[in-house]
Amino acid sequence: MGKNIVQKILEAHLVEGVPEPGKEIGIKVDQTLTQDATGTAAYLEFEAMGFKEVKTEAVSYVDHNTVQVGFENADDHNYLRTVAKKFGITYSRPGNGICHQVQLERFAKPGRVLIGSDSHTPTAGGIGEFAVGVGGLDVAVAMGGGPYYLTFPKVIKIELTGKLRPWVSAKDVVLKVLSILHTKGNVGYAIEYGGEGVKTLTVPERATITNMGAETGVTTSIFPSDEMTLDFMRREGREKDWVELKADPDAQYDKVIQINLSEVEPMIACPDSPGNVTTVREVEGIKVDQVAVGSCTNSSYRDLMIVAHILKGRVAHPDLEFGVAPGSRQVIEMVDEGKGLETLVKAGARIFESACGFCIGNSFAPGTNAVSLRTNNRNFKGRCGTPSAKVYLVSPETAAAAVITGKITDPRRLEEMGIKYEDIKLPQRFILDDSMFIFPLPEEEREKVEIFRGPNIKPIPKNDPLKEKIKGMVTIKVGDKVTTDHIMPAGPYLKYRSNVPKYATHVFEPIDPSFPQRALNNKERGVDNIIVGGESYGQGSSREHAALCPMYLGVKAVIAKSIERIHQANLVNFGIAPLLFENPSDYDLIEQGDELEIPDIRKAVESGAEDVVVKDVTKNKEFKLKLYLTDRQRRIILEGGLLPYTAKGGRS
Ligand code: MIC
Ligand code: SF4
Repeated sequence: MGKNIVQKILEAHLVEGVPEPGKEIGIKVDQTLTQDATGTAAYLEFEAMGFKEVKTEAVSYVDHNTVQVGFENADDHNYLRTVAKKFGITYSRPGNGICHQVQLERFAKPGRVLIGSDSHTPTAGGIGEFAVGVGGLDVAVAMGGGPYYLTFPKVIKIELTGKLRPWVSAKDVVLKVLSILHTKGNVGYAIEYGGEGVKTLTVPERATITNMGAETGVTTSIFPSDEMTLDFMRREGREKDWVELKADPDAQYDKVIQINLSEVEPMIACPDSPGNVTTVREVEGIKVDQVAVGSCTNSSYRDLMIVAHILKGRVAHPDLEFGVAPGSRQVIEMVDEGKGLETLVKAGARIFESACGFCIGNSFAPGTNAVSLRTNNRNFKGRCGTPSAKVYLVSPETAAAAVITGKITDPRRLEEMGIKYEDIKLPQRFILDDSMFIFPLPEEEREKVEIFRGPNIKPIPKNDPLKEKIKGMVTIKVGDKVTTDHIMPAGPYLKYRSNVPKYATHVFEPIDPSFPQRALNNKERGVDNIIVGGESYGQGSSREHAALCPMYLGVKAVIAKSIERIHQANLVNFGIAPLLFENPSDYDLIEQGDELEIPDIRKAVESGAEDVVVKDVTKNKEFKLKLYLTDRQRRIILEGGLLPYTAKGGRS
């Protein structure tokens, strides 16, 4: 029987397990990436596990925390730079660009496996790499030479036909995908693109699509590697890394979705979820206060050049503020060469650093109740830094149309305003300049390197082995689709990523700022903290701090209706039991403050049992729970997490 692309790559990298959907497999990892906000913890963990050098092609990016208010960010950068030198990691200096954009340009390779401590790592799927977003600890283990364990995914084929029409672009395609798949219910799947329409999309366009596939909750998204891929890699001077990659004609898929690119129209994700998608037409006319173009989804050369083309000779509407963050130094230089930068500046754009910036809410926060149109991938409530703001996610074309009119406008109307569509082509000459990377030192020089550690860098706390029983209380009960931005907000607190005790004082702040103190009081009294969640608990980012900081506060279990993939793995990695309600309606019967007991939890984990009972002592009731863990995950939880497990030499 023929194979699809996902099967081909995974089978070629298999080191453990049976390659069948639903089964846990271990795969060899070729490349890893970290960014500074997750990287400090990942390298502290790498050190704590006693590894001496990296075994992957590893790149450490600095793109998230670049605001440098106070000494903490700069100290973190110095830690990352010196740790990279010590262990043979390529360091991408701040200013070089957003990790996913730069990885795509300079390192990503078709047919290989990349794991990265950032949920948008699947951006590299645009070039045909099997790229997965994971917690920092999984990256640390892979850098040390360990396999990466994942559930062999079922595969959804998205069959593309036709060709995008003017004013419609890759962002509209992925928003269309989100309107079909939504943001939950896709755990355990990967998306593979195929069909005649694929060849009409360039690699950066494909990367916009695979990037935002992360919002559906799938393990990854991937495109074939074809002539278009070769063309991109040739321009990047990397054609030697190109291989062809396509599904066999009789390949099997678990689901097939058809999208005719010629029928896609401008789409928009409305507040407060990337899955809340409709057509731009439906919401036209809403007054816009802010437009932000950038983020790892839409900050490529083409994205900025189409905005520049639309705005040529115009100035941003006086009632709105307008900012642009180019995705990389290469993008800035090429947009500059194409005269796009000058046009954007003349149009009143505030040109931001080539970094995550406003996407993660550490700058350019909108005003009270403001409407912000962004080319980002996430619009969770408060993520932009202003809880009352309404953030809409759009294509660069739709963003630019609003810059002119001051309201949400279907970009197809631009023709009525005398603006002709221009099909922006990739520049003939890509500007190749790797001087902002610090490449690994020769081995003999690494020994002399002293690792810098500023006062804000604290050791990673460790959990204790799992106790016989969990006895505690529901310290917090939260609703559906609680994201990692709710659990462990980023924005102004990003600078505490390497200081867990400090960062932990902000756990659940957007929902209930009194949670950390309550949890600490319980911990001191020997009462275990338990979190009760609804559907799709832990959506969004890969940040392991959403598990690590609750662990530090004494959280021993999460009981939810469903838990998202990366977060489930992070909970296990830090020794927190991820439990699911067997009957989702039991969620309604448990209340915050209830006293709970899970007797024999250790025995259940040891014996491989999937059925666990929790006693609600306050209500005098029992609820049935499910404990879906692989054997390896059970061993990890028993030890108190992946750190103690790996340090003890634990493998499969
Ligand atoms: C995000 O987009 O939420 C982030 C910030 O890039 C995170 C990583 C982090 O929290 O550092 C992600 O997507 O994994
Ligand atoms: Fe950075 Fe935003 Fe991309 Fe996350 S989603 S990596 S914060 S640009």
